[in-house]
Amino acid sequence: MSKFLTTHWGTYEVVEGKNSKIALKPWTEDPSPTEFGLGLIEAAQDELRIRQPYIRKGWLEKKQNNSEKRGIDKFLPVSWDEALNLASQELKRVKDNYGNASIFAGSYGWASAGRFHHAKSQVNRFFNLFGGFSSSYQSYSYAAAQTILPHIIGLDLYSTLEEHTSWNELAKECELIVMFGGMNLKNSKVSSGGVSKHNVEAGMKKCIDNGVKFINISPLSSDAPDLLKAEQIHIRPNTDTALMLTLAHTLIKNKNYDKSFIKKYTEGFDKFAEYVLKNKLDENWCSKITGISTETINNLSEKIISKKTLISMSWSLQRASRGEQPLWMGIALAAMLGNIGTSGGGFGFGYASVNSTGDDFRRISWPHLPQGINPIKDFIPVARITDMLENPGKEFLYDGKKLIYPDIKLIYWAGGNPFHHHQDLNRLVQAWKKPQTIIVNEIWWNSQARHADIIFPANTALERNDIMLNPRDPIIVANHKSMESYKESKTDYEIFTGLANKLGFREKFTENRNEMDWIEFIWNECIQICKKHEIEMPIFSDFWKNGFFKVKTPIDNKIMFKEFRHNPIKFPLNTPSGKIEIFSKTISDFNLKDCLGYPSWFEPYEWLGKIDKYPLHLISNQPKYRLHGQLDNSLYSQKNKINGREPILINDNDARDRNINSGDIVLVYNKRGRVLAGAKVTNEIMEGVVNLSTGAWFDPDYNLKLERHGNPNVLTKDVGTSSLSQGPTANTTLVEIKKAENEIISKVEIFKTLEN
Ligand SMILES: Nc1nc2c(c(=O)[nH]1)N[C@H]1C(S)=C(S)[C@@H](COP(=O)(O)OP(=O)(O)OC[C@H]3O[C@@H](n4cnc5c(=O)[nH]c(N)nc54)[C@H](O)[C@@H]3O)O[C@H]1N2
Ligand SMILES: Nc1nc2c(c(=O)[nH]1)N[C@H]1C(S)=C(S)[C@@H](COP(=O)(O)OP(=O)(O)OC[C@H]3O[C@@H](n4cnc5c(=O)[nH]c(N)nc54)[C@H](O)[C@@H]3O)O[C@H]1N2
Ligand SMILES: [Mo]
Repeated sequence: MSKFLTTHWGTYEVVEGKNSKIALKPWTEDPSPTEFGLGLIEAAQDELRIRQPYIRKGWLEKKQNNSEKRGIDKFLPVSWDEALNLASQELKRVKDNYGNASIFAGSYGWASAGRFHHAKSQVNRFFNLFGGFSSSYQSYSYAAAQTILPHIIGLDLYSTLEEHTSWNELAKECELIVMFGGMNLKNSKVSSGGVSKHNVEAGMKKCIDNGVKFINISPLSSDAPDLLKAEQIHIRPNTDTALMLTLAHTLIKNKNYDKSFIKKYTEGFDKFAEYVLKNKLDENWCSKITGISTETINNLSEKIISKKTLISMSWSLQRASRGEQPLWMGIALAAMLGNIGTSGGGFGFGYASVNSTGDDFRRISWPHLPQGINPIKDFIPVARITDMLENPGKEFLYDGKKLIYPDIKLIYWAGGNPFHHHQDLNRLVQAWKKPQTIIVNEIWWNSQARHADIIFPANTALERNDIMLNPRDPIIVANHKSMESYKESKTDYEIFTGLANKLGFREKFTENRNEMDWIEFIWNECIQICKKHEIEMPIFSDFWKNGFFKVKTPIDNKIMFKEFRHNPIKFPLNTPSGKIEIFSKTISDFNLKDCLGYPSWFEPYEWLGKIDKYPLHLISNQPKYRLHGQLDNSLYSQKNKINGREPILINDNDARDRNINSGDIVLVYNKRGRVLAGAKVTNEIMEGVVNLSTGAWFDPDYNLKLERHGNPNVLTKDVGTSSLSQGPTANTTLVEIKKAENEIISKVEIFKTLEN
């Protein structure tokens, strides 16, 4: 029987390796497997694994009255029983004294791919049974989109992604794909919940074979894969809205936009057109903002109107100051071109940002682990965590409503790493000292573990059985346990079972099922769901033995808004007007200064149009050789480092001005922090812009006020996209760079654990 491992970045066969160890082999079903996943076996056994439960020394000595040393303190190993006693007593104390709303278990993060062991599902189930918790809403990936899409196209984010026109359809009719933020194939390696086959490259090839042309509008030319042979237009980060507004301006001025589409399918175009014309948002205005020549801008407007065009936007565009605008404007521009609802074009949001966008099968909503209901209503938009900790009781705006930050005394986190994902980490480090207690389940001694009080050592996916059940993937895969638990580590399920036991609700939590019982339970739910779709499934034992099941979902070559285009009266959008809202009265009535009723240009708070001390725009894209911070300790990620530091891409001219060469260790800094990185001098990146991918493990030296691995979030600003969405804005950051002095470099110690 073949054994399988399922991960967010692909499926692997588990085979025998050297010295009677196991090894991973890319699955033969996958046409473009992900190499970096092979590093999991070593990483799962490296010296950075957490061997047993640990308690922070200062917390154990003085309990919750000592949080100042959180992050620098030593840890003491304790037995499972002691750790569970301490954690359960603390949970109970906080609940009794301050109520469940004082516990924050928003616990954002990607964790691992299996459906049953999905850490956030386990957290939710446990805390709902415990009386509830303050939660978080939205994703760091596309928070601005999650908020604004329902207002302007009447679909939530997930339905929008599902509606995307398939690659097959685009290949048939589309002539030009204009990619704002590119379509980097490295990003399409992953899909939250697991991947069986990587399909994006094949989709792109189909388009190329049928003569579709591509234009890449991005500060980084490598955002367009070579196979696309894309024309490159470098744009200053965060100015895409200005370029799109000018393209709209030209179409309005030349009266060659699709007037009948606008009339029949959109709302409020006149107000938008008035804004564009009144403010003379022409190519001269645009050129000054975007750094693109007026000639290139004019050429582009000719191309998009003369060819059937798809306006494609990467998710990264909206992880920036006023991130709602480029998305809204991209949709408005696509409406003016009139291809929405046909296979000739329209708009795209995240083709290649992950594996699944543009696939061609009908999705099935698979079951989750039953999680119950959270009786506590307090929540934050996910990226407001530091604000919440700094300002308990303070009012803030979100999607037209006033909300209040809860007063948090205890944080529980499993399967995510705020010291990876959050912005302005030096600010987070201070705010993180405010709660009385922080408990985490972690696998490795990364920054998340280091900044906790109680650490429960968690298993990797190799050490447990699970099931990959991703609605965005057509194959269900068994995840067979292929290694014993590392030392004393346990699954999140076992950890929460242990806590539930101490707190008196073990039976409610487990329903007397073990791991395999739950997996079978979930499988049986799938059988019921499939019956409704007239799809027959094998019994569980057959599936488990076979290792996977190909779901025969109907091929569905989707065309976004096809029905709406066909008959907007019979199939209206779920917006107040039933149409695409180029003007939204709802948003306009919120009366926000930072988001008007139509897409508009706002100066970012930091950008190349207004530089003083820090003249380089930092973008921090997704890493090629890992998933966020996951597997940064593995061979594939480490191979790509420069003396242990994350590479930062810098343009030849910027490097020459600063006497920097490839391979130099550089100091990247601004008013928020200082980071060491390794210089990679390249013309892939435009002048004035640098790129430092996310995910180097946050490794602060608090004495030197220095981060030593190259984590960009020490430099990024932590402020919401706008008061509408409050999304994260990592891509709006200015920095300066210089060669690092030797004294600083010599202080670096790579990956040191904090064990006593
Ligand atoms: N500057 C900048 N910052 C960004 C971004 C950016 O573009 N630029 N992107 C943002 C985006 S889009 C995202 S989605 C976030 C991602 O942020 P996260 O999802 O928080 O990042 P990960 O490193 O995947 O964190 C997952 C953690 O869970 C642990 N883990 C894995 N499996 C399990 C498990 O089964 N059980 C337990 N208990 N733990 C487990 C891993 O060891 C890891 O520490 O980052 C955001 N941050
Ligand atoms: N290998 C790998 N793949 C991943 C992930 C990973 O960690 N590793 N993470 C996954 C996750 S959680 C997510 S949310 C997606 C994110 O998917 P995306 O958000 O699409 O990906 P990014 O890599 O952040 O950004 C893509 C490119 O956008 C460009 N860009 C940045 N700012 C601007 C701008 O203002 N204007 C323009 N025109 N371009 C800009 C940058 O050059 C960058 O390379 O990726 C997923 N894919
Ligand atoms: Mo993400």
